[in-house]
Amino acid sequence: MRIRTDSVHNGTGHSPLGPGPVLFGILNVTPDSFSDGGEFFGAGPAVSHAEGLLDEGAHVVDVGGESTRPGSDPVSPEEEVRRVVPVVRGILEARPGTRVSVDTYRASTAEAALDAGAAIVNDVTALGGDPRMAGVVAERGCPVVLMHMLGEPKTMQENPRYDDVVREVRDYLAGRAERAISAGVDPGDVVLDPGIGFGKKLEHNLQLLRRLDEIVELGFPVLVGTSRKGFLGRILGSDDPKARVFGTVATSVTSYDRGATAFRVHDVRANREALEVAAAVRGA
Ligand code: HH2
Repeated sequence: MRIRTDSVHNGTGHSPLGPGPVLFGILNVTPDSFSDGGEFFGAGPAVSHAEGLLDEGAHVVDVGGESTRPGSDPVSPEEEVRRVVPVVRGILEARPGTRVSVDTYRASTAEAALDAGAAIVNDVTALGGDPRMAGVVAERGCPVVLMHMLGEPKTMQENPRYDDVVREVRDYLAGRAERAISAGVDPGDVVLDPGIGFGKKLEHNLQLLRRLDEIVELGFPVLVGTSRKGFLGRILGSDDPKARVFGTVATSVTSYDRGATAFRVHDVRANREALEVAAAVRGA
């Protein structure tokens, strides 16, 4: 099946994530994430933080057990499962009915998290990191986020190069969506993500955000993950990721205006309120 790049491809015009701006609250169960590493390491603190994200209005809690920050090393598959699964269970015990997403590129972790009640797979390798992942997502029939990354976390920021970053990311995502669908993933379950900060310089990130509508035109719902990322620090002159909340909000609103529907953020309330206002303006 060819991806048509000129119209809504998933055929429904609806997002598998639900209508309106959808907030993915970030829950990093890692000792080394770039902005909150170690803060929610362990099931107790992680579940409490998830409840806080939900209270602030998150629609989805995105649980990750391995940092993908530039320069990071992978953890073992067993360690990733040990970090993620008790947290998925704990969230669903504390707040039954929560939509939990698992941020992993490993099929074994995705399966374990889905068995524990997770409902969405968020794969920063767009199903390319593990040959079994497409089959797992297809068989489970869950929404899947396919993200663009150039290279791998260890080295991706060394010297990323593109002729036209937006065209290349768009073509890559179209190809990954096509592969997912040929592997049996329902087109209505595909969500695309330009992968802000993953093998991209400041100018690449800004081009992707400015021309995000070109990715939206592929016809799949688009998720953006700019939260507290380094390119905001470059613009704002701030080394502290927690001082990048207002900058993050600016990118959420500009992305929403260009057609993004989902936003992966640490600071749920700030982003949710800004997006609620943006949605009211759009609906006026
Ligand atoms: N960014 C990060 C991790 N997962 N998933 C998607 N779909 N899109 C993103 O932009 C994205 C992602 C990196 O951010 P964070 O989880 O805050 O940090 P770390 O990788 O250091 O845990």
